[in-house]
Amino acid sequence: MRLLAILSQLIVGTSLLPGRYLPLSVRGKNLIIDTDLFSDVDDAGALLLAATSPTVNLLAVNVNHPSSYSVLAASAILRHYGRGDVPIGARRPLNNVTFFDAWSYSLGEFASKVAYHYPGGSLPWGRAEDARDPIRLYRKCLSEAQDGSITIASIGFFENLSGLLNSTADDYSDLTGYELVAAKVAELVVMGGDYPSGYEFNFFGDNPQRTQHVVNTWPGRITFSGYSMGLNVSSGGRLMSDGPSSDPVRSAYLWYTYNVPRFSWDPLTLLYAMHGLDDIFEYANEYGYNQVHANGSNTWIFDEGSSDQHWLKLVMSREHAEELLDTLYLEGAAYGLTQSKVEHPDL
Ligand SMILES: [Ca+2]
Repeated sequence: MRLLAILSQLIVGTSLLPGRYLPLSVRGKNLIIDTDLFSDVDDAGALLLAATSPTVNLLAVNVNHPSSYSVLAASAILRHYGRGDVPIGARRPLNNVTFFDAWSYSLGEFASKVAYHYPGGSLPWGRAEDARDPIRLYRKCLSEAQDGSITIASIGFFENLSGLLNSTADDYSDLTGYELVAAKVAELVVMGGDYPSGYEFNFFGDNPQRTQHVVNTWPGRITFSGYSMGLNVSSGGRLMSDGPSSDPVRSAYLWYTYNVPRFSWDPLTLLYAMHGLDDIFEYANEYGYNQVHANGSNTWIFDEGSSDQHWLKLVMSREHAEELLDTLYLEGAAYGLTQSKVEHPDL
């Protein structure tokens, strides 16, 4: 009973969810998501949270994995939750690679299936090339924003963010990428690495040089969500068992995990990017900065002169965090039912 009381207070009464379904004009936090949406389904859970949050102004989704199916799946998910208006950028060159679990042989592929069965988004089936250039999309969003008003959630690889930093003046702005980021971005929230040191897939799995470039040179505040924190929290079980059969993220979880709750790296990262520490997280360090090495491993440098970077630690219990995510997934899925105008077959 105590757990239920705490959760209902959290969800109904406090700052985490001040009232769902507010009109766009009163949504506060300007958010851009950079996602791989390919080898783990937790990106889909994260997109559900962001697309259905009443407090987030989702400006763009950039896809950092080159599979065309990742791009189309992002479009399908956004459309289902009534956010087909959110522009999508895609790393080039695109390919038609699908995920295969050559590590444990236990996980299934979801991106192409979501894309195929939910084709009504701004990028229909077969049209991934119509996605925008992610660097141009970043520069457009940043140049149009007020200073210090944008949060970027990085829940995958670093090709797009590195490209943004390397970009030069264009028709959107006279500023370089570094200057644009320094002026416009309040915080970069990164799922990647482990803390205080480790060797994690998002940092090494694509191009560690890009990771180094972004993490070691980013001109502003960064908050990290590490491997161990997300590994400790499993979610998606109730979405699979109790969610609406027409929901694309429910289908993605079923296709990927076969009914097993999944680690929550990206959804936890989005909770922080959307709501800050709230009653969920605290900063595990007072000072210092993260250093990424050539092989993608990372080490925290405890430099008392640096206070712009932190890594997150849960203050909410693991059980509460799991319950919270599962509740938010179900609320988002219920909201999706009111937004989706396309009939989907029961999958
Ligand atoms: Ca991811």
